[in-house]
Amino acid sequence: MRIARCMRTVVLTMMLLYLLLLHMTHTAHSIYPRIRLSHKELWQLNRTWVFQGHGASLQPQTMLLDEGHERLYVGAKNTLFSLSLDHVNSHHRETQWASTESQIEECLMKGRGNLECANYIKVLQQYNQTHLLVCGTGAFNPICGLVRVGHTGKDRLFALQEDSIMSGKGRCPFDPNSPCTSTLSRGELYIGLFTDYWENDGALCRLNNRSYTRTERDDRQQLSEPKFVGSAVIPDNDDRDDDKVYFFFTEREMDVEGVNKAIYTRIGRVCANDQGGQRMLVNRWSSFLKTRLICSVAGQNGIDTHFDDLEDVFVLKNRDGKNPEIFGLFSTTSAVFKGYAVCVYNMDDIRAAFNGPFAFRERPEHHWTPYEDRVPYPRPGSCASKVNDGGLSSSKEFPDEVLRFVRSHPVMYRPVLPQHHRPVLLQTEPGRRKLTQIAVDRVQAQDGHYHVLYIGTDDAVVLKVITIYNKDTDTMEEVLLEELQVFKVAVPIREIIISSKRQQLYVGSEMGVAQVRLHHCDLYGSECADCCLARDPYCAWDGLTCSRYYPAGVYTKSRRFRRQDVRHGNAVQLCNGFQIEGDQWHKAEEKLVYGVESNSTLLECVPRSLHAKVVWFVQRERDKHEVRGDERVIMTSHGLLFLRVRSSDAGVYVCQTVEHGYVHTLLRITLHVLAGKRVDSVIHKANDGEDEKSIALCHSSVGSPPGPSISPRSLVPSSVPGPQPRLWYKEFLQLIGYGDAQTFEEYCERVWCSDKKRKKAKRKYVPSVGEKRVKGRAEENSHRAPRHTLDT
Ligand SMILES: *[C@@H]1O[C@H](CO)[C@@H](O)[C@H](O)[C@H]1NC(C)=O
Ligand SMILES: *[C@@H]1O[C@H](CO)[C@@H](O)[C@H](O)[C@H]1NC(C)=O
Ligand SMILES: *[C@@H]1O[C@H](CO)[C@@H](O)[C@H](O)[C@H]1NC(C)=O
Ligand SMILES: CC(=O)N[C@H]1CO[C@H](CO)[C@@H](O)[C@@H]1O
Repeated sequence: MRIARCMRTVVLTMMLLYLLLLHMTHTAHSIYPRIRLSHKELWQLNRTWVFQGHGASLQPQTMLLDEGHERLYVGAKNTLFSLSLDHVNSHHRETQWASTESQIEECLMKGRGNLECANYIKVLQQYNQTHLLVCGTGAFNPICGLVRVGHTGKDRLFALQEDSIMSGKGRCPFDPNSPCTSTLSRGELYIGLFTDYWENDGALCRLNNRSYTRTERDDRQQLSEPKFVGSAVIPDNDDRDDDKVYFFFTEREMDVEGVNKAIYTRIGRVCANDQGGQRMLVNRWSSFLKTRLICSVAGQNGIDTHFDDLEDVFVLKNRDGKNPEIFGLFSTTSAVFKGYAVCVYNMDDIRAAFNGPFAFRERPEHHWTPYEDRVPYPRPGSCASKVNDGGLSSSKEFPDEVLRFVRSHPVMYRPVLPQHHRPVLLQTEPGRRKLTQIAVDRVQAQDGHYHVLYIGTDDAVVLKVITIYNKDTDTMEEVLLEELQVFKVAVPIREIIISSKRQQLYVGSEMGVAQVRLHHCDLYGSECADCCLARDPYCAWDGLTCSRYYPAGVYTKSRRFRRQDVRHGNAVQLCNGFQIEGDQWHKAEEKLVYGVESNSTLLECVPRSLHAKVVWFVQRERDKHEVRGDERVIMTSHGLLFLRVRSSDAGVYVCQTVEHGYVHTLLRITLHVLAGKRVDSVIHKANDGEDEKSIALCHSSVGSPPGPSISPRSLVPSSVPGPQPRLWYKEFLQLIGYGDAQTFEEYCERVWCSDKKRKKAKRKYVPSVGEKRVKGRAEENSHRAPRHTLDT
């Protein structure tokens, strides 16, 4: 059996090498996680729960957090769900709201597909304390209604009020795939959407029970082929008449040559109290202005790379609500190269752009210039307010001149530049995963505030990132703390909602809704250095464990000494005195490994942190020196690989990690090398004893190899379907030109299977002959990041 173990190790290792080779060409900017957790691991850590509805794909379209009632509402296909914020997968409620037979028939008659002809709930807003406003596509015939929520006595109310159902035209798109954004403030719904069946009429609208105010129809200057991404009501000051509603969207605009249409990201705004004009601009915005949001990086050749396609936006509210920070997730518009960036905008810069010069151009084929003539009074785009300059009580009192100006000059000359004039996060490596969603938490740490970014990808992953600006060098450091595979299947993340109050993330994809805890401090390890190196602003070392950090004063009782260094992760300085060289040496886990002469052997050592650099030392008698790889001894991300082990290789190998200058001894492995002949005779014995039937059985019982989960450092998304069972190692033996693949395969399979049987019989951890833990931290080990799980 001990040989079996060697062989498997060989196979696994070779697969690794292969994966590594595939991804060696990694040069462009990409962020690299410190910790990677698979869906299974999240599950085992009790860090996630997933709500999947009735098994069929849930297809959530929109989600709404209701902290007051402690519910998460999910608008899906034909159904509205109400989930518990504690455990999304328990005690849910639902309200069916499917289209009628005749509606579906009508939809099909219009030539629409079966899938589209359903009621996709796309608008979900808290109408008031007791009601939600809900709108769906209604099989290409939008409808809206109110849903009663909350508690009365024991009965949880969650029902659509039949008498509230009304047409949803202008409040919800017809097409389930049509992008729209909405926000509700003081009983008024603000929405950016295509209002018509053919999607010709993109509009920014406001609806209440009296009026419908919107952008001009067919005015390409106001909106040109928009894609609606986000919206928010943001007050300017304490005068509520000055409240503005901001919309985030992209537009397509003909370039100056009139050849290509380029995509730009826009921020547009209107006054919340805009009543439109009296004689002109009736039921049209009298305050609509827009400008460009820029997110770019300077190139070496002086040409900037622009990220012009807004994918998602997150408005991080501050205490008084007037100065939120705006996070935009952008992609490049190039068909050849897809890069992503996150830029952050301040309200000061946004307001300055809207208070700056208006843009002007003689003809569409001309360049924009600043408008330098007289601007009418009150300034176009300002809100009617008793306090403001004009002292007007309604936009209906604006002079015609003002309305005419705002109608013909909706574009501001100055764009809005991001903080530090650059992205806080970049991903420019070709072929990497797509980034789809962003949510941000503001976290108080010992050395200041941090923004923790949660970024959803197209392969079911949420990246947890902090970005640190260094004033002295004017540089930005991104630290990818964790990579969390939230869903089992690699589906795109469609929605991320954060609850800071509950320290939870609610993540939607077509697979369902997952709830994920924001942090899991004790996962980093129990020592001061483990915690400090993690640089997770949520976590600090409290003298015993790595645990949630609360700023002093929040819980006075727990205000004992805490150690945390998010900015530098300087464990050497911070945890000095908690690490004694000699002590470390003895604390390290010890292992015994047998190699067979002339065969390959892997000394496995995988640090939990993927940011740690591994260094190997070998000790023979008094001599201790660093192992430097050569063509026979290769340093892989899984450990030290001997392609052909020699008897002189025997010795004690020490695996150390270095991270931020901090040295940690993980393992001491004693390698014994067995003479080839002795082993051969053992194999023959084993072969004779094997029974044909069990091999046959085995063919059906050998499951997927642990392929996908063994690649912590390879850049392959961990959910990529692995090669077919049984074939995977064969393929790769051929790849690396292993001569006797046939025998090898048979051999491995047999070993594998008898191993399986043995496991089934015992179902207990039995130290194997080949590898024995003399003194181990088996528990911690089992929590380790992705590694192959065949051993133990
Ligand atoms: C997860 O929860 C289960 C049941 O509540 C418990 O038995 C298990 O120990 C927990 N696992 C971890 C890693 O906390
Ligand atoms: C919320 O609005 C609904 C519909 O207009 C109304 O019936 C209900 O009384 C309102 N609830 C509150 C608490 O104002
Ligand atoms: C709807 O209209 C009525 C009467 O005009 C008014 O009292 C009420 O406040 C309005 N509701 C909203 C949400 O605007
Ligand atoms: C046990 C085992 O697999 N031994 C192999 C070691 O390598 C030699 C030559 O590479 C093989 O012939 C043995 O079968």
